[in-house]
Amino acid sequence: MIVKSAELAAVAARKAQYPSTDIKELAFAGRSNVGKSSLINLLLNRKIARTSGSPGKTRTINFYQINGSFRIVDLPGYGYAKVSRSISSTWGEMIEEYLKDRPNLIKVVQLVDIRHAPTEQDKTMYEWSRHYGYDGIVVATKADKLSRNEMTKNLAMIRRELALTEEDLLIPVSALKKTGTKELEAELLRLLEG
Ligand SMILES: Nc1nc2c(ncn2[C@@H]2O[C@H](COP(=O)(O)OP(=O)(O)OP(=O)(O)O)[C@@H](O)[C@H]2O)c(=O)[nH]1
Ligand SMILES: [Mg+2]
Repeated sequence: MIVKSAELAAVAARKAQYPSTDIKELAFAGRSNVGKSSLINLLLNRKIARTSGSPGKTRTINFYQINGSFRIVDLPGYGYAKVSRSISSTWGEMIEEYLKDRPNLIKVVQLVDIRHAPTEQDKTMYEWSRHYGYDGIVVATKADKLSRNEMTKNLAMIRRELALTEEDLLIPVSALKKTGTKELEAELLRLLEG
């Protein structure tokens, strides 16, 4: 992506803290540690989203404003056992509050770990996206960890488990090797233009 400027526009736990709705947003959802912040950094060619080996890093909704013309939204990661129960229930409320009433949101990119079957929470998250009409793009992260054969097998499994249709995109990426983002980027740019 050609990024001339990228800035953290807001860090929000609730609606009153969201930025204005005058520009389009693309959100990234997925389990804690799946690689959301890493993918965002890769797409934007800069280290703007904080990444970490210790899961549960992003616990707020972080809005990054790009070229003054759209936003990339890093949603808080779910499914991290060591995060206290109160935080994990807030997590659901936080995400749903955002999804249910955000007119400028155009798509939720769902991330899953290519090595494993989608978790129950991955399925729930994707169901929410489907419910609100934001589904259709799934990214399988950490593709560098599998052989070609394993990758083909797991992509079919993920497609089946999330009940993806033929039109739905399932894109393997590796933030480590910096591969697989071309197709995703093209699709996101199409969405932003449309
Ligand atoms: N091998 C490999 N490691 C990756 C990849 N993407 C992310 N990681 C690593 O996975 C860990 C978590 O990455 P983050 O991008 O912080 O994950 P996150 O989804 O933002 O996590 P939370 O903020 O906790 O929700 C980091 O140690 C990354 O370096 C990838 O494609 N391949
Ligand atoms: Mg993160």
